[in-house]
Amino acid sequence: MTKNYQMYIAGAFCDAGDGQRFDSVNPATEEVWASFPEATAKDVDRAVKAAHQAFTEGPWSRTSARERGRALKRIAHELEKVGPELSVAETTDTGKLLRETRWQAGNLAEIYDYYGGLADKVEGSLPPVGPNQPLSMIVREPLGVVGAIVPWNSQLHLAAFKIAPALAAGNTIVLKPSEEAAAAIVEFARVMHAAGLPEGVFNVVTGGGNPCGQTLVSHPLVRRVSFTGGVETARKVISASVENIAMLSLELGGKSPVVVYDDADMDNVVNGVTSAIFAASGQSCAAGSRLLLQDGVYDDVIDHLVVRAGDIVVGDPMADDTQMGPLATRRQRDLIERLLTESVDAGAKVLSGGGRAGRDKGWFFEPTIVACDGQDYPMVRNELFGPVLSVLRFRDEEEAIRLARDSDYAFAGGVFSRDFGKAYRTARAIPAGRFWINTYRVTNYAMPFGGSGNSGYGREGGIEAIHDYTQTKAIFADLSGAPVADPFVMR
Ligand code: TXE
Repeated sequence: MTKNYQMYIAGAFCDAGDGQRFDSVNPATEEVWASFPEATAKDVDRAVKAAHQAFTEGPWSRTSARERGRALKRIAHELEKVGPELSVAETTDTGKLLRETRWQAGNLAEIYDYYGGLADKVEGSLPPVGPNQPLSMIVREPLGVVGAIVPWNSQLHLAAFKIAPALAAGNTIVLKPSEEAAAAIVEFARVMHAAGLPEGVFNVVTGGGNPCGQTLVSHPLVRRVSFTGGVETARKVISASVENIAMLSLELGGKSPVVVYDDADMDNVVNGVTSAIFAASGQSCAAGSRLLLQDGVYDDVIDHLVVRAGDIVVGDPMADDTQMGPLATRRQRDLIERLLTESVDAGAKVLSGGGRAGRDKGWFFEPTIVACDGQDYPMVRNELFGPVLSVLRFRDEEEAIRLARDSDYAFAGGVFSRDFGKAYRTARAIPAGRFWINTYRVTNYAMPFGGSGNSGYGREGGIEAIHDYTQTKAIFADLSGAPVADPFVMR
């Protein structure tokens, strides 16, 4: 039976004003399993106004930093109770392995805890000025209503890195999940409700890019937009900001290189590369999808990887022994198939996989490894967002760095070598928001992430992120008791 979800506006669960809904399909079965309200522009306007009211006049506007910190800790506490339910909803909606969504749900509480602890540490400063100058204070203040947009992959995690710092700093939020998979975020709204946040501080609107997303990012009362998604959508978000002059951060895709030198440890390489491209079925902004192998180790690494890829258990994302679930959307599978076919037609050679994984239903795709003799293949230039790895050969450090840098994206990267100096030089030479040496994909909430070029701009995670949800105000206070000087008399 289809589960009918509601969105969350001004502290209450509700349907769209005109009653319209859209369906969500389970990618493992291709069956409709849930439906959501299709928010109208009016619904989004109501959510933004509720958030604005909460920011300017509601109790949230009068909370101390410590109280906000405590609210975030309550969210963490609630999350610990309902984590398992959230993970089942996310897996059903996206096909991400239950083992992984369970682990991520456990991890979520840590993110809210972390920013809860930071809430009362957002400090201003007093720059040194001359004795005859007014006291000069810099205070940090919240921005107002934040419009947050997330895609379907790791949605609770990606949303947490927006919600937690934004609320800790004193802002209010309207969050829009992806129309491809909104269940986990709407379930999460129950957590926020139970945590007792004042009405309007946190709102969820469900719907597609237009009118729902577009109305949100262009709304005149939205002061800050935090977007995670694809580069084409990001261009629309940038255009919308021309209307409301909102501050933007854009966390987009990647085409991250993984460089393997001749002296690398083979077991580490195989595990690292497998985790870089086949974990989460490659549907990750940080996926290491361009493997660069030095001549001396090329054949050996390929042999090991082909065996490993062939052993990966593809199947039901709910099952504990599954290692790779389906792709989240049919559209993504179609895109991967098209770019792969174009690349093979142009001369790329499939070494492993290359097609739909043999199941009757569901958008499953085989772990795929493809040898490319250059970078000018569609699958090397474009983000596939799936379990497809291109492999290229290089002679020396200089060539590895040149190939790695030759991309429109700059999100992440990795290097495997026993020579730390060479690994470090490589890490420094390749543009990226994060870089792994002799490992891949490991992360924690204190470390920032984000990219440059087609991977966007701005950073999320870590201490600095909280500052991105504040702005400074410079206050000059004359405490000397002296009369205000005549402005036309120069001294
Ligand atoms: O993202 P979209 P999708 C990349 C990845 C993937 C591609 C598309 O390459 O193949 O993006 O993924 C909302 N105004 N990444 O389809 O379409 C939309 O409703 C405001 C990289 O998920 O960009 C959804 O909520 N919002 C990545 C969100 O934008 C609009 C994460 C993302 O949708 C809008 C995901 C508009 N005009 C995808 N139109 C990463 N960094 O992990 C759409 N949206």
